[in-house]
Amino acid sequence: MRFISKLLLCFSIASLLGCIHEKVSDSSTAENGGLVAHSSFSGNVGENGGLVAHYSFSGNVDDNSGNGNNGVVNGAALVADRLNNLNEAYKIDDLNYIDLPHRIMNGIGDFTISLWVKFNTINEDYNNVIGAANSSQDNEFNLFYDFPNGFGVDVKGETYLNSYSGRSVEDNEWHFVVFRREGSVGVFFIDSVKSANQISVSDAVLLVEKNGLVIGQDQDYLGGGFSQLQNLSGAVDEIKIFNIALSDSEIYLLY
Ligand SMILES: [Ca+2]
Ligand SMILES: [Ca+2]
Ligand SMILES: [Ca+2]
Repeated sequence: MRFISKLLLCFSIASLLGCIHEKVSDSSTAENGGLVAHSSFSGNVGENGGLVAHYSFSGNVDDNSGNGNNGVVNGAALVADRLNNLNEAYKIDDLNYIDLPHRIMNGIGDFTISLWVKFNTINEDYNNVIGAANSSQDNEFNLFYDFPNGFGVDVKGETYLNSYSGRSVEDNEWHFVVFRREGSVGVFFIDSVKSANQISVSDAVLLVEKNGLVIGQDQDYLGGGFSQLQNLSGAVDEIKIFNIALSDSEIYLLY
């Protein structure tokens, strides 16, 4: 997250935890070459639409994509979804989170993430919805809402604030959020409205290590270093992760 706060945290806990880790050498990235979905699946975008994982949160954190990428709940509780169906979404607060298999985003190049989110409380810092880390970079990827500026991302440790402004989600209502990285271009769609603000991000593949793909918290080291000032205090549902850049029209179809 924010460099200064991260720096301060590094200074404060460096002696205990260490903020500098050895360079990752994850052979699985090279072996898989970013191919994280190879079988047929029941996605709703084309026949081979790159859907790596789909969490409908219908009473559990099972992956509905057919790829077996089931998650693990760490204290998050089932709540009603946007249509008021009981036990159809997960509430995140305090230091709760949902752990997803790191392989979903490890080695990924172009990608698209879509999800429904409702913020119950807006932190006056970061409100991190999904984060990916490795042992040398805790902000390999983050998708967050930054009060009061709007949605933003971290990519490869670089922070892009205010990537989507002008559409408030500080209303305790559900909103549909999509982020797409296509080459070096990142763009948000909020409630099916595309941001006019496209951002130039690294196009390097993401390196995500075991325990490093987390829903609801900002990691300040691999799998931990969470803060209630930077979490998602709210609910999340219908997370889909694609290992391709969906077209605009495909994204509008998800809404
Ligand atoms: Ca659901
Ligand atoms: Ca943090
Ligand atoms: Ca962080």
